Amino acid sequence: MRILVLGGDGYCGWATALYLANQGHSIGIVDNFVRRQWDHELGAQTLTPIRPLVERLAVWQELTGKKIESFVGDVTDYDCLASVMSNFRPDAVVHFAEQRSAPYSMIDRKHAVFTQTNNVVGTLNLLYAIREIVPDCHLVKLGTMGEYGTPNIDIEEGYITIEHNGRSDRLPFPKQPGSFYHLSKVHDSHNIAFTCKAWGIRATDLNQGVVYGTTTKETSMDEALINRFDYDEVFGTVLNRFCAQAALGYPLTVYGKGGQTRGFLDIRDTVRCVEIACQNPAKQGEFRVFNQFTEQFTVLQLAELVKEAGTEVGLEVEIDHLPDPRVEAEEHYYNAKHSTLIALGLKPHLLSKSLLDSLINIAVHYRDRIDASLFAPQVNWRNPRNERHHAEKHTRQPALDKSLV
Ligand code: NAD
Ligand code: USQ
Repeated sequence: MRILVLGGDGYCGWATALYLANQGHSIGIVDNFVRRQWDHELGAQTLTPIRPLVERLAVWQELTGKKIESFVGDVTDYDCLASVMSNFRPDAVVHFAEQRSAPYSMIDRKHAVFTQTNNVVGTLNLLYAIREIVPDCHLVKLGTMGEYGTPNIDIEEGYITIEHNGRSDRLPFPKQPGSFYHLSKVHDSHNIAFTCKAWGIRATDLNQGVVYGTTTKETSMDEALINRFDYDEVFGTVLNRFCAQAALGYPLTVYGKGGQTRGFLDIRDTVRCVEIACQNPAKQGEFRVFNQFTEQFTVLQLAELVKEAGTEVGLEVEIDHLPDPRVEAEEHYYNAKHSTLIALGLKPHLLSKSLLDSLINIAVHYRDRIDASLFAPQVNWRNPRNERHHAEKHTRQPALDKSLV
């Protein structure tokens, strides 16, 4: 298949592009490198030293003989996106190219507006580009489990059958997202569902849980192909952060009681799930939703697993409970379905002792690159940063000259 990976220089996108290329698909990457800029903005860097995209791609081609095309551009720029779509003519587009950090979206008004503009406009442009240029192309869109929030009932895969006043209907599962980022994904889902109905777009929304790990078969072929490993407060996801903290002897930063339960998956399963979705496309006009995670854990359970694994390799690991900077339930019911991808052939890599050891080993290996000042949470959901106002002071209009009226 010809598969275009939007956001292919990022954490999930890079691993996915290489995996799909290795499976024999023709791959194109689109990215505007804004993720690398956010690291500069935040004064953070990935634990693992990632190379510029051109270098990564040259090494990949040298090692495998497989060429991955790359297009540098912003998906919120319609002309740019349309020209890539006309040039590459994909059978499937995998859309990772969004601002994906909940804390980043909660910094202040500017970051909330940027997140929603970048994400919602990019996806809307993509829907138009598919309709106008490649109407048969299958959209594989990365959504998030966080769209559902933490309701006190089981979470279904996208839809729920509701009986009301003697009638029954299959309706979108209620959404209760917990940040302006998670809200942007809900807005995307609505736009996609509408265009499937209105224009016959075929789409699969992969409501992915929190991803951990950094290594896949392809990214381990050479150090130049290494993937991102974010550990900072804004972009680091919880298990990756705990491993980096353990490596440095910094207390694991459990927010609140740590009873927050989420769905998790290994990055090796992310890439396989995307392949499964591409191989089994949605029908024309169909809007499918798959819940993409393999196991549920509470944050405290993960901290305890990291503490156990770290202690065994001789690290001193303490668990700290910090006041939760987010507005979220610290203890709650959580039971989310995730059977469709398994039924389609996913064989999960469950969180094992050896995987935890290897994650901690990577963190220990690159320990010198860790900046401990990036561990403490600074972004506060209840108290966004105030903005400085730059507008000119409003000056009084001159009195109207009645002789000119
Ligand atoms: P990432 O930030 O590492 O990668 C995203 C990539 O998209 C970056 O390389 C960035 O430069 C690019 N990008 C962003 N906006 C763009 C634009 N307007 N035009 C072109 N390129 C743009 O993020 P990730 O962790 O790889 O996540 C990828 C997707 O998966 C996101 O949509 C995210 O919401 C979703 N997701 C991620 C996780 C996770 O744990 N990492 C979990 C669930 C869902
Ligand atoms: N948490 C801690 N301590 C930390 C970091 C996080 O207790 O040091 C807690 C958070 O409060 C939250 C949970 O761990 O309850 C998960 O936080 P996270 O930062 O690992 O993940 P989240 O903000 O939910 O976002 C990540 C990705 C996002 C994706 C989402 C999937 O950044 O792109 O959409 O996971 S999901 O959570 O299913 O919505």
